Amino acid sequence: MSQAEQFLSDALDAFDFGGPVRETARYGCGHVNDTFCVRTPSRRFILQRISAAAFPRPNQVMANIVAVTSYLRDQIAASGGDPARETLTVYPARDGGSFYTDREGGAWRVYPFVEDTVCLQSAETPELFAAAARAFGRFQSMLKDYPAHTLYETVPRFHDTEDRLAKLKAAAAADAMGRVSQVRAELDFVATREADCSVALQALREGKLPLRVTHNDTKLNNVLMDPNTGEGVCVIDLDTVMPGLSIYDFGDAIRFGANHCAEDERDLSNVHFDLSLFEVYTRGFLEGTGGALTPAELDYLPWGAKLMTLECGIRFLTDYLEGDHYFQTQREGQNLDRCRTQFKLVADMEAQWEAMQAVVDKLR
Ligand code: ADP
Ligand code: GN1
Ligand code: MG
Repeated sequence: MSQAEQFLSDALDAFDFGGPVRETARYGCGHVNDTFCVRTPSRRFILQRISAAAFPRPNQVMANIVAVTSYLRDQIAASGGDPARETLTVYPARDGGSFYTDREGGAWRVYPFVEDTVCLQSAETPELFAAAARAFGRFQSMLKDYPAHTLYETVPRFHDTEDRLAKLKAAAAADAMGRVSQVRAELDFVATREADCSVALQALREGKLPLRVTHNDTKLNNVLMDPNTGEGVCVIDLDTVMPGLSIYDFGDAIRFGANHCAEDERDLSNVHFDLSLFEVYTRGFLEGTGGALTPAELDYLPWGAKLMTLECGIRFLTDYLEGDHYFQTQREGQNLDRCRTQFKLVADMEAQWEAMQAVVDKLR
């Protein structure tokens, strides 16, 4: 047994799955945690080793998730929904804790598998994209009265684009992998957009945009969909639920979903921002948030899209320069390819900026 297999086996032993474990296999397309599907004769579970690179304080991550999911469970039950299906449920370890810590300090947690759902890697139809938008909008709206100050900031400065820019500059200056010479064009692309990195933060500092409880990682594959009704069922990947801006949740979903390419597409001629999908998502998100967004938040929605895309490109580029320690990669250069798709999408958004604003004006 390899060391990794031994750690996995120890983690499995730390939970009582209610029956013998028949199969454990890697699962899903997340870039951060190690995810496994665990099968017993009667049920499936998701077992995850929380990424230590992303989350140095897993106890805070789990405290947030336990608190937020129990709050959501009450809300969902009160409105006649099915909490076992519509929110994640933390499945306790044998010792009663919300996670198990291995000998290296790695944290492992379990969720019951939310069955009869699908997880999409791209918006197969505009209707599905709209349904995801409603689900993420509803998620934010369900948490609108949650006491934000009681949540840990699980990743400090997660969507602080100014800080992301500073970290990119530091990585370029250090050039630990000797890769800077390959990415001059990308560094120039960022350099001409330095002022953009402050737009949302400045609006927050000036009190124009309110701090809310947000998800902060609203990729399409972080909401499970009902394949029969086409509706969003359960928002997952709650590691980054913490105080944030509504435009981050809107923008990150646009970044990932309002196009027809993979995030790591190598042929940039296939990468296009799709304004009609932007409209579809905007309509769904406004429905889901139920009129809760302020006029300023609506004004800044296009900025949310552009900033989350620029920031994500900056993060992929930083990780590439630092040696791919943060985002999981399957091939050499993948983080650079991811960075390039993001920057192409940013350029497309800039070219269609007035049209994006017109969409929001039409729907508000
Ligand atoms: P990461 O942070 O690495 O993206 P996620 O928490 O998003 O990890 O999980 C990775 C994938 O595992 C998801 O995209 C989804 O396919 C699947 N998944 C996670 N939790 C559940 C669940 N409770 N039920 C069914 N599938 C799940
Ligand atoms: C990561 O965990 P996952 O794969 O859903 C990352 C997001 C990025 C995204 C890019 C905690 O999301 O911030 O936008 O990759 N999550 C974390 O695909 O860093
Ligand atoms: Mg995920």
